[in-house]
Amino acid sequence: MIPHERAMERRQFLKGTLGVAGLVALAGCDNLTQSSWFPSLLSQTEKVTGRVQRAITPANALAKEYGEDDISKVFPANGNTDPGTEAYAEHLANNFSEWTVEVGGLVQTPMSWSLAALKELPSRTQITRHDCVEGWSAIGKWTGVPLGDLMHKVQPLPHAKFAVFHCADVDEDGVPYYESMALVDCYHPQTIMAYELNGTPLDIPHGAPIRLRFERQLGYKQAKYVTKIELVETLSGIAGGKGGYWEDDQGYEWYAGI
Ligand SMILES: Nc1nc2c(c(=O)[nH]1)N[C@H]1C(S)=C(S)[C@@H](COP(=O)(O)O)O[C@H]1N2
Ligand SMILES: [Mo]
Repeated sequence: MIPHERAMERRQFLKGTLGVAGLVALAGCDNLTQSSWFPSLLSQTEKVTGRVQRAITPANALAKEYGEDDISKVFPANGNTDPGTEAYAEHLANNFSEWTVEVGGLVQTPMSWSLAALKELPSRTQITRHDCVEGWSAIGKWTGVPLGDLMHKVQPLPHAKFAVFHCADVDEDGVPYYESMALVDCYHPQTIMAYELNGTPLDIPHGAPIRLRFERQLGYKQAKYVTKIELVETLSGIAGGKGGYWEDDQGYEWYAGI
């Protein structure tokens, strides 16, 4: 359960619009996510919550931004905290000078940027709160390149609907981490490919050298160690087809709006 004023307000609002099933899903207790009936309940209601959230808050509404004094002294790291592969170790040894972020799929002009090239583009800095479903939140200052700027350069094709973020880390079974978002959310002003946390280059636990910040959604959407952004028309052909590592594995909501 995430103590979050806006989420609370949303729940109040949704009480009037969703049935009992919706209310149970919104209770969002962690132990419920482990049970077998909860994920299917989520998938039935998430389309409704996504639609309702877009109705309440326009797609370009900003997440709350904080002041320097609000920055958390410790920003926990969660999930994979080191890809630990040979390829990643090599990148680390080269200070990520060979790291590239490729943007392709359903675009007019597929492009690839080195980290240095991304750092030369206009950047955005934002102090925001990260909410993890495992029950912690932290405020951090992120600097990166607005994803919308990259989209303008590659020019998505008219049938592109989602952006899929491929990551360099894999789990114990070798399954790669990935996430996805609606193409429209790529153009949100706070959606950035971040390479700094609190004024210093991202460290390994927080996603070095580059990660997504998608500020109006939960922690697991914030893909770390991003290597490739692929525009697609449907998510059904990607990995388990549910749009993300946790969505495939645990039935987490794809639309993780907060
Ligand atoms: N590539 C990758 N991205 C990831 C994860 C991960 O395991 N691998 N974990 C997610 C989860 S659950 C959270 S809460 C945040 C944690 O980000 P942090 O480690 O910078 O706090 O990253 C998200 N992005
Ligand atoms: Mo998380």
